[in-house]
Amino acid sequence: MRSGVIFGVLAALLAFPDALALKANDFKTCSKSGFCRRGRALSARAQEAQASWKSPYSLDPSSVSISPDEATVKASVKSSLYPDIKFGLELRIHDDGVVRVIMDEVDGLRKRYNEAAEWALVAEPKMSKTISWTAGKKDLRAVYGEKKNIQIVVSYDPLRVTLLRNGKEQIVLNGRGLLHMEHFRSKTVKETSEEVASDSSGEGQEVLQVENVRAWFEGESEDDWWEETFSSWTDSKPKGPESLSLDISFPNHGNVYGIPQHATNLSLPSTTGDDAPYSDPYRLYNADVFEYLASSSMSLYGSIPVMHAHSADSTVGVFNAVGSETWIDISYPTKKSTHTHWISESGIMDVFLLPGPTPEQIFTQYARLTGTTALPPHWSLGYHQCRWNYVSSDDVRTVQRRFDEEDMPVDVFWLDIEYAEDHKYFIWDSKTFPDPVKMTDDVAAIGRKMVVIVDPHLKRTDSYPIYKEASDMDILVKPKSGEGEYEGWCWSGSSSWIDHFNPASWDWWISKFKTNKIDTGFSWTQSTEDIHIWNDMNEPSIFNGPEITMPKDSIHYGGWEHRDVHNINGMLFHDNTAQAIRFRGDVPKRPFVLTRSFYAGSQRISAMWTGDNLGTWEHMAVGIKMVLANGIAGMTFAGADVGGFFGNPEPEMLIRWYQVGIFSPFFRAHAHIDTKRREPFLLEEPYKSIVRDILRLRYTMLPIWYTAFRENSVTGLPIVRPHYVMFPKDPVGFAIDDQFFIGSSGILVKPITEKEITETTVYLPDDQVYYDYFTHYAYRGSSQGNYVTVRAELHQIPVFIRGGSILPTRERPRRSSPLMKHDPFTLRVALSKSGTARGELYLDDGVTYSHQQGELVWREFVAEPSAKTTRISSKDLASANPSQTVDGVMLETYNPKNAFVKEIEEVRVEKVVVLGLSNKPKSVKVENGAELYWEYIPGVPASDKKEGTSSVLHIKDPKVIVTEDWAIVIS
Ligand code: NBV
Repeated sequence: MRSGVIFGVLAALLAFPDALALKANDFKTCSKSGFCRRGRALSARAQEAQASWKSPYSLDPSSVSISPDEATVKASVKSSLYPDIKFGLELRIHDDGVVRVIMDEVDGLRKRYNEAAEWALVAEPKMSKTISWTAGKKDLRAVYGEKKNIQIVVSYDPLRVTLLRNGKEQIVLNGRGLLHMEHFRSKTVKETSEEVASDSSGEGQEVLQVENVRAWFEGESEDDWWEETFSSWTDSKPKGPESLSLDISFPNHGNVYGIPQHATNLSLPSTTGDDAPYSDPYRLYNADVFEYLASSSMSLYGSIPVMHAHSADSTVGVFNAVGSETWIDISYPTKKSTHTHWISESGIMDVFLLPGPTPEQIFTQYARLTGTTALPPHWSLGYHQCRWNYVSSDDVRTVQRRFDEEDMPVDVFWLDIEYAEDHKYFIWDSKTFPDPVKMTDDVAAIGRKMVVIVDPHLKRTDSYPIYKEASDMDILVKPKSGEGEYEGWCWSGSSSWIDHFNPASWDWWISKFKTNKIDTGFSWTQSTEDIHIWNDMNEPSIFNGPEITMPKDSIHYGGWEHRDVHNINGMLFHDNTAQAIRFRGDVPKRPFVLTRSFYAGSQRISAMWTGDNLGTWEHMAVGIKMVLANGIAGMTFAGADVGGFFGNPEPEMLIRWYQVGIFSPFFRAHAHIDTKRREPFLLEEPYKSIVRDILRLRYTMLPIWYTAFRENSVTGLPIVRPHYVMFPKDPVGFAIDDQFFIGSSGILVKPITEKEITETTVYLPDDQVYYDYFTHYAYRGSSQGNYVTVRAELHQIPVFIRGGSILPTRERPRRSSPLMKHDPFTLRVALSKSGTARGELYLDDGVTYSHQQGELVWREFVAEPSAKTTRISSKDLASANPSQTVDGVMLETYNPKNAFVKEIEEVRVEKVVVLGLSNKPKSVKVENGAELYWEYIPGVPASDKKEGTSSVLHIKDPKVIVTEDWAIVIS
């Protein structure tokens, strides 16, 4: 490693000695956060009081107004404790049955932050046209849904909103009476109780009573209302108390999932009650938690306030569109019901109720709100090699050469912060990277790419053009005074941060990435279109800030405090950077921009990773759960650092970690600057060969991954899917989070995440045959589910193909994915027990947006049995489903002979492997064609009940073209 690099890091460590040591005390627990403490105390008092008290909030029936189309209802709400304070409630019913519940203070002393949903939503939702409300004496009701079986009931006193299906309660807001919107107030000296009590009119007693209940409800003291200190920091809280507490119950659902990001199980463990595994609520407050714990309810880098509640009967969801710090308590009063309590620091109430009733529908409903992941560049699904840091252009070239010498595929080389002179991003350190464009061109020679880090902290020096321009434009975040520039410490020393909430920053930021010289100011001419971007530290991470982030009283565009927008902040930086990459050249290209911080809607932009994990088995295991949880909340393009960021994994651990990595949507190895080099080519044998095979397996399966990304881009269904999503009626699977499925492909994987394992148990959820991907051994599930024991030596990964699937793969080893463009396909036809199978293949140029104009291939493969024959056919799905094709874009017309099809018109199917046929065929032909070359290895048929190596038919080079319709008949 170069001494300059060492010096840079050492200098940073000396300047911020606290930056690199695990300190749980750096972060608040609920008891150290005023509003969380208040919210939890209310919940505890309510629990103690049980039925003897009721929520003070009620709806005034005389105020109900229904919009002419009946989709929106508005009403006034009051709290009996503050009769002079007015609240407004609004319910909107969307055309897909989603119910949006909004509550805000009316004519308050100040305005509550109400823009979180605007940042998250992809478009203004369409309202229902078929709703009709009935206002009764006690409540307001609407019945809707195709079968008229969904009911929304707004009870007046106490205020409560209930969503029912078939008369069964699904979601209840304020059922436990924990709703409390702390209204804005002035900091005045309170009237004392004695003064009120001595009032002779008698009203005094009444007032006193209200005051007592108020004290009971809000707490005796003004607990951290006007100022809050944590460690050495003081939050000036100029707006006073403004938190929002809301209980959301799922009386008929015993599992909840989502609300990433936490290092924990997929089915969320409880946080209250005697046997709760966690004592603190789940926290959503984007934070750079150094060396985070492998099991905790603590905050991490991103926050998506989306939760699924699941039972064998139905799945429902909530999206609580809030951008401020939020804590969520979870308890399971019975095995079949869930209580949750959401406590947010500021903002209006803006909650979306997703009626489901299947997990698939929840994904679609959430995707209609916040969008799906646009199809990423195809190369970004390949292997990414990262390290803090590759120290020079020559280092990069050497690493690339070593991959090639060892015949290991790789698509992307990454550069961390040390490429930049004094951590001034965009500005190459000319001593170590004298030729960035040439270096990138060398990497790009066989279609490979580079990803280079651009962090949000700007070194405050006028000689840094990015800072200087931003400062001149007055688009930096301001300190609490609202004047000047907020200053904090980060890698670049004294730094400031662009306020991406300020529209003036958008076009300017986009222009900085132009590869050609622009008329005004800096543009990144020392870069090429083969460089993509990594956004780290965008929580934002600030070494000398409270909880290593920005003070909450810092000021953003529009006068909003940082507290109001903290969790949204990182998404805006990510989004603007992705826009910049998309539009930097003459032809828009799909951007790849990795982010550490994220919010609801970030999935539209690009990928995330789980931050600074440790090289331990526990972290390896929890990384899988975290990726699954991200997918539940839409953020499906996700992965964890392979190898673990900290530490020096031994070869066994590294191999297992690569096995996890190839089954993550985003697959990158990364390592801390203090770790030993651990690129896969450095391993000894047999480890090196094992990793080579693992990398090749990822590349072989790229068509399966890309096809899953297409499906996600339309439906929002995650790329990696847990059991409850695939088999929602099977309770055994509800808590399973160490094995999962890839898209709709039928692949089931259980990566090994423990030391010295030679076999493992896999759960097969249904009455179907599951084939070992490698050996073709047929295992049997059952309708009650079935556990099977499988071999899992170090070189073995438990991967299964569910009977009924057809998998397209490309099996020729290449050095990078673009080199596979003209490679032929293999089809694995894994027959179901009834002899059928189905699969899909999606392809396009993988780089531009021409797919949105219909330049793509989307095929369906089907195997159907009929009297003594099995017919395997390929047909065009895109022609049949133009509205379903890709990226949610409606194709006006689809041309099956489009330009992309022409580009790959030579690409054929070179092999078909049929698993589970009952008998040796007499003939195998292309329909109406000649006999093909084939070989049949007898074995257990799919229709059998017994285990054993399945029969295998190898059809060699059937000479069918992948973009055309064809059929192969086995008789
Ligand atoms: O940029 C340096 C690292 C980076 O390698 C890592 O992936 C990020 O999560 N970065 C954090 C900053 C410092 C970490 C100690």
